[in-house]
Amino acid sequence: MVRRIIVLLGTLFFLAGLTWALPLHAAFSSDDGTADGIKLKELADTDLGGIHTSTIPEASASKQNSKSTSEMEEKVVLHSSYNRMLSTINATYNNSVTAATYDNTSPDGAVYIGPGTQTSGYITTEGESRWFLTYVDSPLKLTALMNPGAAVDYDLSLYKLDEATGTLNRVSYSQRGSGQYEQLSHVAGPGYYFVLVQSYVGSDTVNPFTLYLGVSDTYDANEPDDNPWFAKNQGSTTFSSRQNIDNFLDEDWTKISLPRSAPVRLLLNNTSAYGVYRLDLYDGNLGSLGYLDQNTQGQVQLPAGDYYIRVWAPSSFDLTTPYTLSVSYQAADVARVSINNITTDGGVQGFIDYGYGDKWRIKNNITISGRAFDASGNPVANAPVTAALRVTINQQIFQASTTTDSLGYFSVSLNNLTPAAGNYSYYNNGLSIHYFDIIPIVFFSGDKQVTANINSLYHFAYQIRA
Ligand SMILES: [Ca+2]
Ligand SMILES: [Ca+2]
Ligand SMILES: [Ca+2]
Repeated sequence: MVRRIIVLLGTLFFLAGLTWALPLHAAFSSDDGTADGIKLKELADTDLGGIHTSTIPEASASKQNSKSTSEMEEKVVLHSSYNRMLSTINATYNNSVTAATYDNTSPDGAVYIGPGTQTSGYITTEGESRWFLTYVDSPLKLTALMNPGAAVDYDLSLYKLDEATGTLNRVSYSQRGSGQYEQLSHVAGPGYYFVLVQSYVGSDTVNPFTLYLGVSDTYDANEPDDNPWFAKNQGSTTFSSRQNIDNFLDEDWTKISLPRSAPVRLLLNNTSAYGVYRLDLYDGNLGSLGYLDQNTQGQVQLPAGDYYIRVWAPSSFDLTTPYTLSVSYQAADVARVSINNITTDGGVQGFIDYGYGDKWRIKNNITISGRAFDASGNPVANAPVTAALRVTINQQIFQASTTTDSLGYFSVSLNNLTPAAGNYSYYNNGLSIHYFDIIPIVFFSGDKQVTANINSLYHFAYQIRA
């Protein structure tokens, strides 16, 4: 009978192991994505799936390598006339009429775009480039956002001009899949910067792409980290990172690597009264795994591999108040739990023998305390522990989960248990007869059952005078 429960529970926990154990939304909420009159990431809510609604196509992750070694060179040598081009930096380029008149398909013809402004343009044939430039006169952070006009795949790159050689050196890029926005940031020293919008797949002479360029003079130490290609790599160690959202577009990406399947705990702490932030989790192919609201702790069981975390501000940000992103891992699998106490209501608490061996006696509301150990006998911190028991009446299963503390200790409560049937009885020194059930209890860590020093309980029903 116990085996049947274990099989059933095993199935339940297998499913549970693939989903968030604590509040975490599996789907993205809608968002109009507007701020300061600039419509940003405007394809996000379309069927193409931008940041709010679904995944970044896998193709975008693998695309990076193929492209950076072929058509998107990291260095571009300007035509010898580039000095002439630099005199055109005051040109404006704000509507489709002027867009058609500019030939900015090479760096020579780059069109000036001022910080804090948005422009637009067209790609007329697949593979075509459109160049823009800006000038930075003091160190700051540059942010560029490009939205393609339709279901085309345009990519975005940023180059810095080496004025001594006339060479453009690529300093950042963003290469998502079809229909998706591209965003990059760069901590920029003074100089000329060139922005390249290039078609990877498709072209569109009806719907323009938009390009926004912003600057921030205050930013956190992890910048630039506005997309997965420039994510801060935190490896596989527990960390806590204090950062800020420095502009309404700022996205802070972090990469983590799990050498083994492990429960991962995530916390995005934000004390700001103004900024409202969110944590998004992606797999190594940039497929969405869900999101976590600020000031909510989430725990998820993840297979070995690389993952990306994005922190951003869907609606409002607060430059002056940093947030803290904390990620911790369970060091080893739990192999065994040792239960040292079970408290209960009903005045029946105790570790007693009703003639079937020593067991904890319980009634309706109980708290189980214990400690979790790995196969070598070391306590396991940050580990999920689930206790599950089955009462006799209706074979109802009760379960609850918790997480071990830094020393491996845990405490978990099961409440409102169905009363016992009283199928067993015990003559208490001729004074009374106690009726009770013997019920199974099992423990899991994640989706795996672990051994325990107890496997059944006395579920007290009632007593009568002998
Ligand atoms: Ca793209
Ligand atoms: Ca930031
Ligand atoms: Ca950032």
